[in-house]
Amino acid sequence: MKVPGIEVDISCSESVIFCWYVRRMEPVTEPNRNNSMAEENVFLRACRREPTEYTPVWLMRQAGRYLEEYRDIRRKVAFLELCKSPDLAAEVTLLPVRKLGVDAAIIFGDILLPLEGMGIHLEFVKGGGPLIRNPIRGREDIERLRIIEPEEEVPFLLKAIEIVRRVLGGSVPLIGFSGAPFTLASYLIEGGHSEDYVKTKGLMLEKNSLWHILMEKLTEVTIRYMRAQVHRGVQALQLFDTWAGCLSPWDYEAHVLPYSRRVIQEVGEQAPLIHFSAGTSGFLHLIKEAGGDVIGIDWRTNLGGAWERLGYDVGIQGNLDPSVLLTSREVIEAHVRKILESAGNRPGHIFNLGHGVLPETPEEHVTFMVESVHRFSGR
Ligand code: 1CP
Repeated sequence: MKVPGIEVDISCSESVIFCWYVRRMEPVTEPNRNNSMAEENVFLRACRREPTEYTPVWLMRQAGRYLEEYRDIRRKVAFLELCKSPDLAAEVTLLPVRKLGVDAAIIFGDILLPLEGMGIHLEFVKGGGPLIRNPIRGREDIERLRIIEPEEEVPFLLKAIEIVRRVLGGSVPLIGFSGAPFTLASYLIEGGHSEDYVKTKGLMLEKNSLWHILMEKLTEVTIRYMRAQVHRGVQALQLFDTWAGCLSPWDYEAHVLPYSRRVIQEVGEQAPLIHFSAGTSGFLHLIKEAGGDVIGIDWRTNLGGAWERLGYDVGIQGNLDPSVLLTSREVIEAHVRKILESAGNRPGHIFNLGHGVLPETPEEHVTFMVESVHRFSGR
């Protein structure tokens, strides 16, 4: 299929998505958004701390339940099935790019997808989060975990990456992602979300050699998984260590940092990497030590102050409180301005939330937030 002015080479099944994509939206018109080379994109330049015409913005969980189209799809298709249908996953990935005008897409999936191939029975319960029916309890469970070949175990996600890249061409870059070994371990051990991580910490602190075997396996899987995504076309990576903030600085340093550092060393050369964690403002220096071109922070700390502590030899991502998007335009605007001011116009700031978009967020508030970031940061 040939579309005038757009250089893509797409197969028949992909053309369905492509037509949908072209029909919904006219070409993006924000300042300098029509670069033909991905390398020139504001988001990728900000990852390298190069000056940009405005601050790029995207949102964690930008393709999710707050979008009407997403809810429509989910009424027909279960979450895991959606993740495993490349055409649909690509469609969902593209929704926020065209609807909201964000500066990057993130491939639709979940941090827990690679765990299935390792031998874990994964379910997503309605209205809630993930549930693992066979959580890890001891040595045998850990030894049984398989190291995955991403091409065999998550081919659907790699295919979705290929489709999205063909549709987007060089206009908007695509971010790939993985959970960090600690955050993945916490789901494997707790069996789902946890308030206190008692079981995870028990294994980590009392069964050191088992913890090491588990973390080694998860490190290897994370490296393979992220490399495979780069190989298929993602232009940046985000490592989610969402629950690292439940740890003390010394436990993070001793039992988590070495594994995250190895992941980042082994994949960070292939694409710019954003290292995100929540609740870690007390040990940001250790997050930096683990690595990343850009450090993603939550809203519990002042972005300017955090950047000063981190040092300006890394970029920073964040950090609007997701709840602010449930308020009014005035409040959103004021918060956006505060964050931009605290970043002080320095190259290397990527605007984002401090955690994922809440499902009850009005979509028009997200669009307004994205516009506000572009408007106030224009230079
Ligand atoms: O439709 C539904 O009911 C499913 C809700 C949902 C969605 C939309 C889940 C279940 N995952 C996702 C998508 C998802 N998850 C993406 C897609 C790309 C995007 O738009 O950002 C990404 C990057 C994730 C990553 C993810 N999953 C993380 C790390 C990011 C974060 O929010 O900290 C974590 C911790 C998960 C686990 C998970 N999967 C789903 C839920 C509701 C959760 C969190 C559960 C918990 O609190 O423990």
